[in-house]
Amino acid sequence: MSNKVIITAAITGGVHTPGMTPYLPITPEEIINDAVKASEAGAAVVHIHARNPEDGRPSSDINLLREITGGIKKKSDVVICITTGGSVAMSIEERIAVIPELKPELASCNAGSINFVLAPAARNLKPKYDWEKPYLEGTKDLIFSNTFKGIEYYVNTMNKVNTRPEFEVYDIGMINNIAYFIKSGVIQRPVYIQFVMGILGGIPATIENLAFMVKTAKEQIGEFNWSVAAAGKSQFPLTSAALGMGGNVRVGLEDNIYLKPKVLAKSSAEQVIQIKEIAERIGLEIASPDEARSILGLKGSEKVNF
Ligand code: KMH
Ligand code: ZN
Repeated sequence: MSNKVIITAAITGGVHTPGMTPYLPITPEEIINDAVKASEAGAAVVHIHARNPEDGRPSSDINLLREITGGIKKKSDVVICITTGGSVAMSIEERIAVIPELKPELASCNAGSINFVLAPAARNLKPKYDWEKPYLEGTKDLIFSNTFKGIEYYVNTMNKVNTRPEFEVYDIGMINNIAYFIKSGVIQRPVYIQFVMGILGGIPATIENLAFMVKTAKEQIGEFNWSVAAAGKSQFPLTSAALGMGGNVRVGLEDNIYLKPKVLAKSSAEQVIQIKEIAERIGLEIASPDEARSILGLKGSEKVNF
């Protein structure tokens, strides 16, 4: 297990809306620029969603994703992890279509269904667009669906094009889902888990819960690489704790729009700089994109289709 730390920057996601912060990257150009800046700041991996450039609504449009990923690849050798999560409102078919098309090195693979509730964020929101409040409030009655049939379909689709899944784990039971699919031969090692903490509907973002998840994964899966992404104000406490536990870290405006309490982050790069400083202060080294590729067993950027 390498002792170098993989920093992932989740650039825009499908959770925050334009009315929450003026710094959320929306257009392909803004997403490309923020991803390149994040890689220059030390991110070895960027996690990419697309948004409708007109109004910032989360989008699964393949052409937008191709424009974004192709644009990043032209300017940086950073590892590109494309979302198959999209938004809670998207169908499984919409979400997975990008894999056979763009054949990325890495893609998120959500390891179970949850309530992915964003409604409280609508309460005091001053929306920039009409879709924002209904979108957030609508999550109260939506399941972020990742059934066993869906997970098997996702992983088999990724295996066919040698895209490595980054398993997004929002709660303790999802670890057993991964163990089940390893035993049934669907999931191939090395396994890479992103513990996503603090989503309303998932496990609360506490240090004890992170230690519990890592311990349970060790018991049920044995060897695996892991990282932690934590929502909102828990982002830096949890990623800092993960550094001390030998884990990798994810920051970025997808998960948290602040740099520090009451101070909006102007870019994901600002959060990358902050977590990199914390890591280096405790004597850790940051992994380069190619070091991340060898740690995670990725196929190389020359084998993608964008
Ligand atoms: N936007 C969330 C519903 C992923 O990228 O796969 C799910 C998400 C996880 O962002
Ligand atoms: Zn995502």
